[in-house]
Amino acid sequence: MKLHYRMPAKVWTEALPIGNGRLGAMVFGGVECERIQLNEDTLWSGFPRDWNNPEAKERLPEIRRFVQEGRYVEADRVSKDMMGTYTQSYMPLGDLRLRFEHGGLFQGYRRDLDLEQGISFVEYMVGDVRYTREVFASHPDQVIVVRISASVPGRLNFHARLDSPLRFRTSALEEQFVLQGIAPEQVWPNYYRSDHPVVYGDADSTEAMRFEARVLARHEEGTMLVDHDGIHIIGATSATLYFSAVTSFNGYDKFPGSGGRDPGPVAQGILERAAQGNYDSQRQAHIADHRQLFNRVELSLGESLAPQDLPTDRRIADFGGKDPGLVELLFHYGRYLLIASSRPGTQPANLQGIWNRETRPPWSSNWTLNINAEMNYWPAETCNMAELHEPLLDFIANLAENGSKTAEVNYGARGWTAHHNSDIWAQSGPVGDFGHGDPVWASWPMGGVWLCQHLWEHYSFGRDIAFLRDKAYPIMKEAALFCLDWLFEDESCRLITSPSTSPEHKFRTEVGLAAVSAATTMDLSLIWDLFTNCIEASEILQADETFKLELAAAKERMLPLQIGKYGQLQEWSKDFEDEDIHHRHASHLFGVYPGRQLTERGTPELFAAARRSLERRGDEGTGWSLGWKIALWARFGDGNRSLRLISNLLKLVREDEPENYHRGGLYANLFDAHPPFQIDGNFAATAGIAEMLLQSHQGYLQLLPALPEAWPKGYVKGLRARGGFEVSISWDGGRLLEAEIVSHNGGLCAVASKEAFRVAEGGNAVAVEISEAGAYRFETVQGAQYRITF
Ligand code: FUC
Repeated sequence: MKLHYRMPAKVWTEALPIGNGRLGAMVFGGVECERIQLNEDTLWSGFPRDWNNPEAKERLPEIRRFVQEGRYVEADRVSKDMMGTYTQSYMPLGDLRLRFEHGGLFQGYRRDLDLEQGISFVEYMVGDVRYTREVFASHPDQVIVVRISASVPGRLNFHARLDSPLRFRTSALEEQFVLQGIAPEQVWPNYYRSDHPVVYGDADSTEAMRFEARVLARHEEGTMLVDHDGIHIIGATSATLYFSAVTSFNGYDKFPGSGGRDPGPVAQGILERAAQGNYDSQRQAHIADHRQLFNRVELSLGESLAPQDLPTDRRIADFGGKDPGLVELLFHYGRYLLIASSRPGTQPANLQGIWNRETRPPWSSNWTLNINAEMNYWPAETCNMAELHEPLLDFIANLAENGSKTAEVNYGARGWTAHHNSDIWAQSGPVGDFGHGDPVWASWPMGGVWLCQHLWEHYSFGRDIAFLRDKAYPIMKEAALFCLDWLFEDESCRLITSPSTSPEHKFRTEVGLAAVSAATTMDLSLIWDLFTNCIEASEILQADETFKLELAAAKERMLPLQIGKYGQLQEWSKDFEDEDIHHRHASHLFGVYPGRQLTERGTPELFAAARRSLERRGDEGTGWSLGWKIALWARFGDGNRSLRLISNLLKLVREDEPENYHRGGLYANLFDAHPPFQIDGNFAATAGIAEMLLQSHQGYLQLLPALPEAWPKGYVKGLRARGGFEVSISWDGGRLLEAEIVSHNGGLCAVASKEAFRVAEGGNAVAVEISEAGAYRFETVQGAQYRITF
């Protein structure tokens, strides 16, 4: 449960992340100079603006005609006229810098991150004095707390100050050191060439975000001085620093300048409340709050041969499949990172979670909707963190608001749509600076459709009917309305989409590569998923009968998925040659995972073709691509192959390795490397491992559906399955021993099994019957716990 190292972090990807959902920090653990790099999750550049493009609607008939005539390259060219503005960027807030007066010579150094407590720890000796530091981000107190102690009284001398890569000024306000800053009004993406990439407004009148960060110290023994330079602690034995930060963000549709809230009094109030507390009880409250989420799931995958004291980066470098403990750590790390970056009421985890050091971060550190943002939330339900899903679900509601304008202005359609990228202003239009972008990513109005799957899944796992009725279904229905308008009949009277892209992957034509065609498998699969979920929702809610029938009829008329010349599931409606058969995106396999359209039992030919497609993609890819393939192979029931993908992800990547689209891995701090750092691969790995052990997308539970031979003995506790079940499983010799199922909702529980099993509740046998699908099922009572023995 610990990441640990014997040296301070030299670079950011060796530093250790902490977070409370809103505030994040990267702790370097430096000896003479400590750097704690800081983030606040609402600190973004820009403000709400109009990204919609009425020209899109005018271009639509022309693009559709080009596609129909097979003039794809021309369709690509005209698609550029449909683009709007780029998204804004997630900003770094600053650094808390500590300078210690004991010099830089030390012995006995150790630093770690305790995933179970959510605390980063540093210790070392200077002479006979032992110095220790504990850093955590408290959710109950809404502050970051740094506790520093010396083992010899009076030997703690240091200076603390804040600075920022954004525009700021600092001051001393009584005992608090204050940093006030403004965010840029515009930040151009890192892949956009500009000689004025970061644009500020006037400090007094800017409409961009304002922010305020404050530090305050408490100390035992010695003296303290606070001035314009920072906080000086002299001759103390221990000290506690409290850090709070607040922005003027006041909602996705409000100007954070003129319509923002005043961050100062809020930051001050939080800080003063926290500083009145007692360190030990604050630490306890933090641990209790963290454990309440973290301790829900346990995992044991067997004995590790790696020495216990091997530093984590060495352990990654040495991983040869013989260290199941490292796989456990990776699994838990994904849970830890979601707890630290996504709490009810905060922003959803973005491309870097909440941890960003750059003013022009990779891909704007935004929400990328054609895989990455969704992937971040794949473990939320299965790994028993349903409430951490909420920030994304709230964000979808904002996006649906803005997206209804985009649907109307850009396409003349009902409902709502979102595209490839979004930001804190809930940007819903296609990005690309009105023609600079590439349609291979910009021309993709399916972002909202994919996101709606998360609303449905949240219901499907938790079975909260009120959530489905009041929150999820209305948004899903509007997205389905958009699809009904976006679909149209081709010559053979099949419903298709056009223009249509398979995210980021081009196909070959006689006159070159092209992105835009009609009815990609991804479009059809996403719409199938949304329509299916809306139909089920309407049945559960006993509402919208006519609409339901309309969706069912449209589903029937949609172009069927097809099998191509290599026996593969076709990625496009024509059997084009791939730009790159090893492309990182596996968009056409959405129906296998995270979707549920393609299964061995329901669609055996297409399922086999999908497997062939995944074979062709190979076992390499960016970090997130490897993560996706772990879960895909789990759905194909091939645990050994999933483990191979995990092994491919467990490759040590160094900070200075450049952007790479073919070879991902992990940094020294276990952060997923695209490269560069992108957090989605961490979350996908966690979700993928869970998917190897438990699946429930076919209407019944599958226990150990993809257990690799390398994990013959183990257990998992506290995973969740659709239907409101909490599931624990133990196995030995590669065979199921026992499962425990807590029914949070009552109702039938179906479990697939090759052989009959016994079920008991409180020592009493429970009757089991065989379902149509060949699964065994039994009736459950809400709140009761069932023991299955094999
Ligand atoms: C998509 C991916 C890239 C990267 C970016 C943030 O565009 O194709 O690999 O993850 O998102």
